[in-house]
Amino acid sequence: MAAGDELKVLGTWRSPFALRVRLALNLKGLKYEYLEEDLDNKSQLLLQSNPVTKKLPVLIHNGVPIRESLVILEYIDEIFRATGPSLLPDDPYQRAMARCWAIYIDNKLVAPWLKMFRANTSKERTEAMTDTIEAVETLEGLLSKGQLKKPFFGGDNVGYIDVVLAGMIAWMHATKALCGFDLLNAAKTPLLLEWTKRFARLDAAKMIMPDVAKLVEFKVNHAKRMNQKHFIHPKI
Ligand SMILES: N[C@@H](CCC(=O)N[C@@H](CS)C(=O)NCC(=O)O)C(=O)O
Repeated sequence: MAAGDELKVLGTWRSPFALRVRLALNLKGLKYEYLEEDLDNKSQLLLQSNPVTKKLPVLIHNGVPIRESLVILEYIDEIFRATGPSLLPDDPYQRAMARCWAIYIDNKLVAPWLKMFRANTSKERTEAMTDTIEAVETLEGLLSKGQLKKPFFGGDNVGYIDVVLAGMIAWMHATKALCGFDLLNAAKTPLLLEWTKRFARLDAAKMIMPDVAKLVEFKVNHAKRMNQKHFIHPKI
């Protein structure tokens, strides 16, 4: 990192997308200022930095905003190539594959997971739940086949796919309390379950991984406010 480089991250403590960005910066050992946003009352800085979608995360590098978590991860990896470990592999084919899996995680895991809470009917919710489980099992398959006996999707070290998926670790664990089913379990997804524990033990993660009980509490209150209460598991 060049002397005088200034990095700011606009996020929320619970956003899987913002967590990715902070994880990447932590893994690389880059210093940054973290600014917690209130999504009900977005800051002027967020509105100015992302005037089109007004979403977070935004990384502001020396006053210049970069948006979209996957793009931000690549930017960090490219601009700070000489600092800390690389996230994307050097080999162009492996790099392309890592990008494909990142898109898979966003479209096939994160999107249906979110839809479980936003669905209008129980049929839609069941479909979203089925899609989410299928994606998790596919990722279990990826761990068991491609990177045989390797601790991370990136191989011996954490890579791009690990960081992209890691934003969802606490939410995946919270799913049991929220929806009444185990998204990660020792019978069907043993490798992925171990991977979540291994990742959470990293110093880069320990500092910022959300507390699962706090996430559950947040989501239940949010669901009540948004009138999505009927989609929360009846026990809570
Ligand atoms: N594709 C975006 C998704 C970002 C996103 O959905 N952010 C949410 C927070 S988790 C947000 O800013 N929501 C506020 C809004 O939609 O107004 C990314 O990867 O950065």
